[in-house]
Amino acid sequence: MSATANIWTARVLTIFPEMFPGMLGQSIAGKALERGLWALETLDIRDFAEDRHNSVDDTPFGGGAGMVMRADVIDRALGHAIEQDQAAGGGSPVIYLSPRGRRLDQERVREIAAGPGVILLCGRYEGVDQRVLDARDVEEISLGDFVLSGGEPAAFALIDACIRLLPGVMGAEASLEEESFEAGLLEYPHYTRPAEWCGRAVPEVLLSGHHEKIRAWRRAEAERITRERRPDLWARYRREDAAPARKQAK
Ligand code: 9WO
Repeated sequence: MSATANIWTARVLTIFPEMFPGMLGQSIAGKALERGLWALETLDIRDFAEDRHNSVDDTPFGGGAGMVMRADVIDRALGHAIEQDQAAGGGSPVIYLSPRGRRLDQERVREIAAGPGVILLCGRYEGVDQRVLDARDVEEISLGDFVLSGGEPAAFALIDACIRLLPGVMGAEASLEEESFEAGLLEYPHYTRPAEWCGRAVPEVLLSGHHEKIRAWRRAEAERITRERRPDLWARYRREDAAPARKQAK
């Protein structure tokens, strides 16, 4: 092991390395990056091309529109990233951001943030030759049922979600709030000054200074919003709430 502890590291494989750090160099993630709370290593996929035109893509077998990223080029880039990860202790998941992947959720974000880092493959064109995804046993993750022009914006989102969970990034106040979100509810509504705006008043209870009533109101609002908007989250919340209660009741 090195003298300094290894920090959580995102290794991003992309044909647009100049997009990074981008928004991750700003705000909370950017400050944490400056403070050395995480590291970003961008790998230019084109550096792993070996023909004289530096090609990373080719036409699809079977015909059809567009281009496919070559297995051999992607494999060399992934091999390089995995070697770097292993030199730092290893164990980072290799993830391909794609609409075909399993949906990302806060539980997977927590797992990734708790590990040594992540290797992210950003596809472009129509995607990556399937054989390299199979050969490298790549995990496919989706942010939702929509199509981007490439994986990079999804990589920003995944990294941002992980960074804010790293120790020291957000401060103690936020981690307490995190715990309440982790209860599986959507956020309650927020208000700030002015107390009346365009004829709309702030809910009375929030001005009362009665902290116990405020807590109860926020919990009730979070539950109402979750029930109305996300029956799936609501059902899971009810189940997980019932489990410990059953234990207590016995
Ligand atoms: C492009 C395309 C064109 C014609 C017919 C089908 C097609 N599918 C695709 C496609 O899925 N392209 C992807 C673009 C290839 C991988 C990177 N790209 C991507 C990632 N688009 N959207 C994402 C993404 C990632 C995570 N969560 C949501 C979307």
